[in-house]
Amino acid sequence: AKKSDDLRQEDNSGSSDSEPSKEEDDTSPALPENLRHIPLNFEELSKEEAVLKSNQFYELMNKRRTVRHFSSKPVPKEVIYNIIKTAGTAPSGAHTQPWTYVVVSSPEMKQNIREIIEDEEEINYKKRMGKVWTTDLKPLKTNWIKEYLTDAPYLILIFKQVYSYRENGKKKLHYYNEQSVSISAGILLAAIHYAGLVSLTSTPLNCGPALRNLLGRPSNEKLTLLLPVGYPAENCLVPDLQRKPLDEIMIEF
Ligand code: IYR
Repeated sequence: AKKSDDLRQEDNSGSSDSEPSKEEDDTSPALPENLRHIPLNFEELSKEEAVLKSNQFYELMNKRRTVRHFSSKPVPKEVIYNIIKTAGTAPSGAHTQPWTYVVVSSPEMKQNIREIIEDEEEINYKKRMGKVWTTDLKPLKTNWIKEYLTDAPYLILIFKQVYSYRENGKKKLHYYNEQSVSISAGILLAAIHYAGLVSLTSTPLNCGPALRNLLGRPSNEKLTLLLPVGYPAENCLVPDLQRKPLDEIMIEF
């Protein structure tokens, strides 16, 4: 099992959902066997309220934009704690909550992270990504220089835990960790936007192991996303993109 876990660490295919193996078998459930089921706390909205609130939430979320130019204006730490608590409300496979949110505000650590990422991204842009990919990205005006990594007051690095350990030291399987962490990250993006902050959903290619080591995270954790969080730089520009209308993203039966 050891070897395949190490392989999964480097595997970006998203197929890292833990498959049970003989060695990992443990007949005691990961959650208490006698787990209580309690009444759902649920308040039903009227139809009118549901239409109104769903539309208001759409209008709010439709204003979210990915931002690549950040101000260094500070953000209250409590806001960061609140948005990460919100991300932690995501559903997860068998309630394994397979996420670790690493929050970086130290200027030295941000500089170290920036150096690791810019070194790799320069190779990515020049060698690994290829002509089609770099041509597709041209309109977005991205490159390997990542000023936002030191300008933004916070960097949030999202690690997925591909497994963890039970109290008895045996391995705990994290079912659907990829999907669980993606959902949690989506909720985090919504929380960032709701709190009046901006972010960039970045995926530093080939930087996972170096950043994991820099931040002292264990080998069961794999970097999935890095989000700078803060306020936009003054006169910040964003590409004039349009979103697909409903009839292009939805099929009804
Ligand atoms: N990770 C690189 C390249 C990049 C890739 C995609 I797909 C984007 O939508 C944007 C950028 C970078 O961060 O520059």
